[in-house]
Amino acid sequence: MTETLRVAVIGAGRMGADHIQRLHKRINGAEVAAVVDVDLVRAQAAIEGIPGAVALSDAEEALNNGDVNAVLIATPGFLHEDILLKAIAKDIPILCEKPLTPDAESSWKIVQAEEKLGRKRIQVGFMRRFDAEYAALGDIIRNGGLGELLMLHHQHRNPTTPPGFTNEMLINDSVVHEFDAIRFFTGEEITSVQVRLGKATKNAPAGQHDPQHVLLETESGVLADVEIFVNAKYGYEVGTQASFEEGVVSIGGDKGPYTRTAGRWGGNVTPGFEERFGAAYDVEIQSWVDAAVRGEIGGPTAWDGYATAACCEAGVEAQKNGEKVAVKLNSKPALYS
Ligand code: ISE
Repeated sequence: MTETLRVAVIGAGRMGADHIQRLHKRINGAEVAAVVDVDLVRAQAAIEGIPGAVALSDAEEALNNGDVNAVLIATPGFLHEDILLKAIAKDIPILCEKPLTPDAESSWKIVQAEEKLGRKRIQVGFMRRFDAEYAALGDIIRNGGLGELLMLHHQHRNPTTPPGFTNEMLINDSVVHEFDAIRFFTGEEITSVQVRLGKATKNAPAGQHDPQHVLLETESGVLADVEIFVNAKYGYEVGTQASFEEGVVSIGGDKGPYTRTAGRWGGNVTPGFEERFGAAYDVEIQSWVDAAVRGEIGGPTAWDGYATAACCEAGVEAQKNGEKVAVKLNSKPALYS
């Protein structure tokens, strides 16, 4: 496949709208061909100023449109399975925002459908792998210059949560990124998850216990912990500190201009994930497009989507029982080895 990617973007909400602008303005080799949203007015607003793009309210209609040869799925996770199965049947490049699907059983069905197709078509939207600092830490771990990696400490803080953000979503929507990052850093599967609920902020909506402390273990015994704090108020901050035999490496935190003025010093904290990871999203989508032209994918696979869904399931169980819960995984199909 050497032609330009004519992408149908399914879902024109917060992430979909961001990807539409990205594809239109900054990505080479791809164009927005269609935008689908149940809210047709929102789809129409999203294609404004994009020549040749059509607004639709039905994903299947977009997939059957002769002008479409790739799909970017940015709907809420519970809608992914149906669209993914239809897109796999079309054998076209797919970028699916995280999560692949909301549970391990349905993610496994997607893995099996792709295995049956016989080639990898799905790239899952774990954008942190494309962040320059995440990539650099991954390289440090793999080149072994600081000895063995022993522990990972993660902070994941959001200023606030949108309406309807449940207690389970602290794991399924937020910590899912650390599940992927830990698997990416270590090259290992996560074997167990425990969640501890300590003192909670008064700023969390009813039903959410915030913050939470998530403890994980990988196959070789690397221990990792995540402070997930989604009503932290002060801004958006995601960081990791890695402890090695011969040193410690920190990534994340805000840099940018550091100013001293009017008797104060400091800088700004990014307000949200679009700003913090904007550059990483650009690299991620360009990598998907470049790989699609070669008939490949350029990032995390459906297996990564399935494995993180299994971690989320263990995490949600651990939220409820406070125990260390084992992550259950089926054997990895040869397609992903
Ligand atoms: C959101 O859905 C994301 O994917 C962000 O990257 C994450 O930081 C946030 O916690 C999630 O709700």
